[in-house]
Amino acid sequence: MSIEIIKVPDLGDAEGVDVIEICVAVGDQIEKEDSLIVLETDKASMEIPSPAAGKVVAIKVSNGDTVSAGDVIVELETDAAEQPTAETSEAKTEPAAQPQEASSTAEAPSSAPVVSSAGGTAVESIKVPSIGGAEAVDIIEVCVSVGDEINEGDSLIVLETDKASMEIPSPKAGKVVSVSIKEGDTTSEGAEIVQLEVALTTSDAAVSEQAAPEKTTADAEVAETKTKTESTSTPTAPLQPQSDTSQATEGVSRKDAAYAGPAVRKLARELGVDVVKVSGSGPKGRVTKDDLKDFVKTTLTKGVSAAGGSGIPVVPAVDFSQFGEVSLEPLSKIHKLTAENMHRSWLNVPHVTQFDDANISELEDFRQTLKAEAERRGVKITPLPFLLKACAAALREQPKFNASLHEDGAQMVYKKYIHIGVAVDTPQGLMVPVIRDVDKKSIWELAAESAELAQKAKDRKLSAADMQGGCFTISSLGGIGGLGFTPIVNTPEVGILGVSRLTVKPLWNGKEFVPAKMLPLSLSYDHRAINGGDAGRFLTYLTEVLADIRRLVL
Ligand code: CAO
Repeated sequence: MSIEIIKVPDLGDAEGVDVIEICVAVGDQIEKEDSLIVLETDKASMEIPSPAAGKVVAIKVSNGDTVSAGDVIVELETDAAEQPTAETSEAKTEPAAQPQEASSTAEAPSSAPVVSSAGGTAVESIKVPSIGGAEAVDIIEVCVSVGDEINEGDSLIVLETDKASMEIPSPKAGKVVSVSIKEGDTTSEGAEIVQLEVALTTSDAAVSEQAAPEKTTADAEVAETKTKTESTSTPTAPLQPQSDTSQATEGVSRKDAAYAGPAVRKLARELGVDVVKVSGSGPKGRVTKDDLKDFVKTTLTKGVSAAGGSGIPVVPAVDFSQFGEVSLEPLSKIHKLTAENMHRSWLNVPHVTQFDDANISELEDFRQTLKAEAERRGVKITPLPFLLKACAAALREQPKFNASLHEDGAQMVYKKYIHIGVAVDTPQGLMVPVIRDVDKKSIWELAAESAELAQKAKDRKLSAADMQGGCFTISSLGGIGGLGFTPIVNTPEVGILGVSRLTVKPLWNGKEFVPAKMLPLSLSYDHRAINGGDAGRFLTYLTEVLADIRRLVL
């Protein structure tokens, strides 16, 4: 085994070229010629193949970096016995992207005036320039249509081989009078792309008058000028056929790659669109500019379509000071976090809230009998520890509530532990410390721990760990008041119990109305994870246990 350092090969004159894709990951076992990275200039994108087979042990570039020839791409663990020397592998790497003499012909297409008009214009035939000897190269995009007014340098077509795509720019400004090729065709050097009506300058006119039907010295000069101006921005080397091109792309895994040319990628960047998310309608699923435009249109339409229910109309800003005096106060960090969490949950979770009253007359009588002992123990005994214990029993009975939806949306994560969060109202905002293993703790322990955590919350002494790992939440406003409320699920939990203030209500016992201490409960749940039937069973079980807490020991 030996470690081989794989570097960016000669890129011609190009310096600081963008890395737009990393095709390998650390640990990948790759074959010789598998693509390592994809580079992109203004006019071309090119894959850099590996000169050797081996295991990727380190990646030295990241998406978005710029690189030049000689920069290290990856470190490859190779089987030394089977690999050529470093020198040989370097030499093999270079032809993939080496411009060499091809760069001198990386020009804009040659053009020859074919018709001269009296109005100071001429129609010129714009042809495919030298593309490094490549033959029958795929035309993957035609960027112009008949009637288009184009500028010098505007892309006419995009060509693509196995390893690279390249835009062919127009050598002149003018009006497209005919397009001689179409998407999906193949083309080679010298084939006509378009006929362009161009304005004649005085010197053009002179040349035009002298021009023979064949290529003239003047034409060659025009082409040569363009060669010089365009060669740095259109590296043609990747278009050079490699000796083993047919195998070169086999086994290449371009993870999450979008099949799109440089112009489309550039437009995507300008529009802030992740091109991977756009489905391509072009040949071989290639993303075209029209696909991008459609994607943007659809996304924007979605955003404003209130009728479809998927858009969130923006609340307009209001200058409240026009109605009276106001003051501005920044939100606390906790308030901001709570707002974010609530918003996220409200938008992501289809909430349903179910209501019931639990007859806790006996529980309340029992709780009163505990008060003296509670005082001796130095704890305050409120309905909360009983609610915790009853919820733990209901969670065990209905495991769907003691679960979370897996992030892949295709699985449920069932938790074998029962940790319950308790919403605490503090001057800084709402905090939810978590009591662990509620099912294993006594009422006294739960009373002590909930009071201790509530105090820590109020004193801002809770650690991050104190607030993590909850399976379910209780939000009790009983000490404050209210008939009922619809709590928001504390995602990724799937259920939350709202507890309101108990009231004495007349209850029919079959013979007469008797006063009963009724505790209003509201159970909100994530309807993606839980059905109404499950929620009904959970709440019924919970009210039964609270009505007769002897059931907790069953
Ligand atoms: N009905 C009637 N009285 C109730 C009650 C209920 N459901 N729940 C509690 N009480 C009583 C208690 O028994 C206590 O009375 P005594 O002092 O006479 O014993 C009094 O109300 C105050 O209780 P408490 O609020 O101090 O204690 P608790 O254990 O009930 O609750 C805690 C603790 C931390 C949950 C609570 O203080 C709290 O912060 N609640 C707010 C939660 C919240 O903001 N939720 C909303 C979240 S969504 O915005």
